Amino acid sequence: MEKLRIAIQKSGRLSEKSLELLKEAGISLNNGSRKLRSVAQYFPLEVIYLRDDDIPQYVEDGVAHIGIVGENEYAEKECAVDLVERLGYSRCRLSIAIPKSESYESPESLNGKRIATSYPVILGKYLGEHGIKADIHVLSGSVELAPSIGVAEAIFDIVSSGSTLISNGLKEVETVMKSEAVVIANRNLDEEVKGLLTDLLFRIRSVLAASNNKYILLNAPNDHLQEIIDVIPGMKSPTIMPLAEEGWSSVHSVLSEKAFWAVIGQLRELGAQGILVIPIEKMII
Ligand code: PRT
Ligand code: ZN
Repeated sequence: MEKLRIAIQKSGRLSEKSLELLKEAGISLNNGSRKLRSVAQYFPLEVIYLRDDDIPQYVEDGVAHIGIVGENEYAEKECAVDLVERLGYSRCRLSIAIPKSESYESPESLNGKRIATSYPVILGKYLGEHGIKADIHVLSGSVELAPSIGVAEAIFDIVSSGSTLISNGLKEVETVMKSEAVVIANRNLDEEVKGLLTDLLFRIRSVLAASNNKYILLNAPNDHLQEIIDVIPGMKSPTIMPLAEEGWSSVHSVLSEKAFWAVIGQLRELGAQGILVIPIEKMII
């Protein structure tokens, strides 16, 4: 029987969360990421540990059937692979930054400048789309140092909190793309491997849906029951059960993590009491 081969970053910002995701999807690995490969128990899957930069090419070549990479690497490498799922972690953005003392009006301000980056393809496309003629200077690391050592007048790099830019005296002037961890897949998978991928993606989606939602229980006064139901419609509709105490009902529903605080405020205003919010382990959608 064939195994689904998945490429995961060997060590870095994506590694831990990617392994955690597999674990939550019920796939346990026989040992950590110190090896080059490991085989899963209870699911026909093999993990290949690679540098994130290499993953798109390995997936295109079919050495790995699928891989987890930052969307930025997927966009930069332009490999013939499909993006099959967004995972929502390792979020960051790719931005242009300049020394904070420099003035900036619009992308035209970059004309004639030298921009240091590890992402020449993404930057080149952006400059082309805006009709800007700038010189792209490719560096493999420590891009944020380039302006202070006189190698470039601007940089194009990954930004997360923005503190690296600030501590290097730079300011963010354009966000070119947003990125998160994504699953990419080879385009010529055979039927057996495709079936395994469908199964894995089903499990991953159940884990993601569960982490994006909460189970909520509350006691509602019957005279505000309908308004309370309207605030938390749930997946189909909420479960309503009468309480032993006259005039009250128990309401059970599912709530999206994003809506959470706004909804809780509204529920309290409508007289809901005894509100319990419970994490969901898996959610089959
Ligand atoms: O060794 P390998 O090549 O596998 O790893 P790597 O060093 O190339 O990548 P790694 O582990 O640093 O990042 C992997 C992926 O995580 C990236 O491709 C992004 O998709 C994502 N990611 C999310 C980030 C960040 N956040 C991030 N903050 N990648 C890098 N950074 C760096 C950035 O380069 C900059 O130096 O952090 C700094 C900025 O952070 P702030 O918080 O100061 O703005
Ligand atoms: Zn890398």
